[in-house]
Amino acid sequence: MAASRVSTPAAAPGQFFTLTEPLQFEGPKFKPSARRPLGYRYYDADRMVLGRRMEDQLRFAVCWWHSFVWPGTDPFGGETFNRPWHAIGADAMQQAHAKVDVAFELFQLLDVPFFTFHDRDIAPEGTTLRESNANLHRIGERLARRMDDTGIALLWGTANLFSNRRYMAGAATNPDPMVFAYAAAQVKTALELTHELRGANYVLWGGREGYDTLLNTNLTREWAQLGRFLNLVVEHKHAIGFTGAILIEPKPCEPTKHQYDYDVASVFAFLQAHGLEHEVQVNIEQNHALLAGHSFEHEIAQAQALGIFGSIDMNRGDELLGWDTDQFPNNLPHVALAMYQIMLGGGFSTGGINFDAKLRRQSIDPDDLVAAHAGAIDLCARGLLVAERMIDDGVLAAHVDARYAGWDAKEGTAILKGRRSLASLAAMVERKGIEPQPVSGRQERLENLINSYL
Ligand code: XUL
Ligand code: CO
Repeated sequence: MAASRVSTPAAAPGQFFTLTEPLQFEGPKFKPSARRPLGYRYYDADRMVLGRRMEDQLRFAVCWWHSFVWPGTDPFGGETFNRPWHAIGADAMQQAHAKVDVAFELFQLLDVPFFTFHDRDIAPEGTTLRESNANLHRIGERLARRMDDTGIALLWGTANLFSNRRYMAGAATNPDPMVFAYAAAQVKTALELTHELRGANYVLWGGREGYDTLLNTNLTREWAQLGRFLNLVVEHKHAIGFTGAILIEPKPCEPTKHQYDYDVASVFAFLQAHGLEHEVQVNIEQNHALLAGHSFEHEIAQAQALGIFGSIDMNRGDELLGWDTDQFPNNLPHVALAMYQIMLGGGFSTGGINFDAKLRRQSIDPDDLVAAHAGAIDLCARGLLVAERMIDDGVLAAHVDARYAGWDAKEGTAILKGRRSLASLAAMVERKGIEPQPVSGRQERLENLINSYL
């Protein structure tokens, strides 16, 4: 399949997209024209929303892997995108350099402040680790120059510990400690590069840290190995003085049948068991939440409640497909509820909104990349404005507070402070002849209220 592929001729930098002017805020009435085919209706970087500039509230990032690396393959079909830097037989380092230029062209067209990468997205793997590291450093230097020129920053870096066949049985959770050692070497380099590029966070997604069958797996050992690995990462973070957050990205399955970082609650239990609950936070992905049987806002609220909310990977799944489709978000109510939850918790600190989203494989025009991100950026901005209305109005929060008011009164406080026992509560109920009166949860009225903000 690949051999018959015809590649688009290499474009000079600045010519990959037909759009040349950065997208601007045009206002909600914006009508696309031939001269200005794309613009933001809601994303107005300098507009103050809930006490911060919109750009600083949303902290958008474009990811390297889906936008510049993935060639449009699926399990049944080959490459569809045929980008110039995907040309077969070309020098892999030259392609990596070309990708940097196109990537920064996209970041500038979109006017996003951040990007994210895996080590193997930005530079090709060599025949030895030494060669891979040298490749990474050369591209790292080019990234640093482009970052300095443009002011575009790194939201997070990460290491790809799942594509190479050495990792087929896991990285840290591999039955072979030498695979653990190799993964440690790879993370050391990726973390150090993230630090050099002043990344705001470092992410670990345990792509193959799980298992396909218990018949060949020692779950107890694998859990302990993963705990040790994460402790080594945290120790190294402190050793090199990296001040960004270390984030774990939960996902219940895919590629393995059962992954150890299943969801936010499982990650928290894992962190506590290994003494890391104050060191590590989570990067929550919308599509992963759905795969775990949760809503996105549930996972955000759960992380906030446990004090480990860090960042989000914004995308969407498909209600009819049970896998990680990584589509660009386009559902306002869903995004607005997620933004409400994030803003209710005080917003992002080191985290942000990374579009871990990819085009559908028929969307082969370069400008589709711009349009997909632009739509997603505008949707999140609009979701943020809905969240602002919900918070300013305060009706929802007041309703929730009123429901729990008893817990702030005398008896509720006494129970929570440990001043009551089962016996004393039983005696009180009997003595006072208490029979609690159920009150309406008013779900439909609240749902109608949400629609009034959209
Ligand atoms: C995979 C996924 C990854 C992580 C980074 O489902 O979400 O791209 O975000 O490794
Ligand atoms: Co992700």
